[in-house]
Amino acid sequence: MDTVQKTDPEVARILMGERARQEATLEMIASENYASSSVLEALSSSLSNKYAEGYPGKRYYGGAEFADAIESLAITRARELFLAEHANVQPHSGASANLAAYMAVLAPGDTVLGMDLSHGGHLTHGHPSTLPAKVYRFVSYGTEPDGSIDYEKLEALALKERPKLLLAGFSSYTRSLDHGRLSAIAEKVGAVSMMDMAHIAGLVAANGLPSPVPFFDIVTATTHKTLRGPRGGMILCKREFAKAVDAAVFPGIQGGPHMNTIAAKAVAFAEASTPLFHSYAKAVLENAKVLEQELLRYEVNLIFGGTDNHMLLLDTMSSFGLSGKESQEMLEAAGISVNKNVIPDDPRSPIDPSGIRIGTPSITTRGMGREEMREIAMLMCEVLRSSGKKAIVARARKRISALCRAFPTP
Ligand code: DSN
Repeated sequence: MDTVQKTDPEVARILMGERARQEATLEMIASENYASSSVLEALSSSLSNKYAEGYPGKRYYGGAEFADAIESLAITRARELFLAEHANVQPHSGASANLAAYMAVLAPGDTVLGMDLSHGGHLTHGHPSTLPAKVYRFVSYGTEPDGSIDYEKLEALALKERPKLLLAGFSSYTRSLDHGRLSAIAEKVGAVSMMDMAHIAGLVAANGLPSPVPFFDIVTATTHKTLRGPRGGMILCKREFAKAVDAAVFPGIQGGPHMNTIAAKAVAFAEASTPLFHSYAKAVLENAKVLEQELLRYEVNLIFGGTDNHMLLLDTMSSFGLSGKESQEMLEAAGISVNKNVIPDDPRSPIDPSGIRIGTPSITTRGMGREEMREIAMLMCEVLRSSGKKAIVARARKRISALCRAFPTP
């Protein structure tokens, strides 16, 4: 930061402001985390300057010796970490990874069967305002009132719609998926099977959750959420899809790969294979379970009934009489960062929906555990039941500041 401060104090002020905000806030947005100093160092390395369109050994630019070395290393590490037959580490994001995966196996107009956004799916799984939805025909499946997926119903829908791609995965579904069942349905209807494991990639890497990799033809992920690497995406797939996937990433939808990010991905893959990271993933899951139990004790309505992973979806309308936006703002005033989120078949708009999503990856990285989860659940409920009374919010803010000081960011 010292150099930016000298050359561009205006930018330095903003960067320091964000660092201070992260330090002083309980980050409970389920998709965020704190990357290690090694990951951040690799990100700001001189590989940021390098163009290397193509793949290791077949580049369209000279001087790619170290670009080749780092990408080969990242690929090897990704394959070993997830026991995957093939890995592509170039996608700039999860959205790019999904788009490339679609392009690899679909023709325009083909049908994709994916999870409804309001039931926990993701924008890139067929929301009408996205590019994939303009190119392919998306049909969605949902969850049952008890939070489960009715696989017989899903199979009947697949038999009726005959998708070319059966898409599993989520960004706000808090329960486990039956990987075997999903891939069997895909096989039965002759579809390629794909799982977007963006949210749980770190938990899968650390054997905290069952791996979808052996079951699905293609698995996409981001590298920053529970995996705690740099912002970015990747695609794992069976050998038979390798060529099509690589061609879809480059030149299909991307130009030059971000070699510094690929270096940071390699660092994160190595970190994720350590016993320390395995303990971290276990703690993420345990903390989510404690939060679940505490929130249920405070009579909070948890969508899907609770959690099997690192996140929880709270129906704030029925629990506190507050919209997701109001809840997000009240918690932010108390120093807790969350995101408003739709709930299944939400009658409200996504800009002010009925719920909030919370998660434990960041607060667990800070070292918080069972006791802190209990206190956080209590403070959240106090704030959301405070009717905005300044004294209650201020008291919670003070407690949260103390927690943040006691558990610094890495
Ligand atoms: N933004 C990611 C999330 O919050 O789940 C997905 O786009």
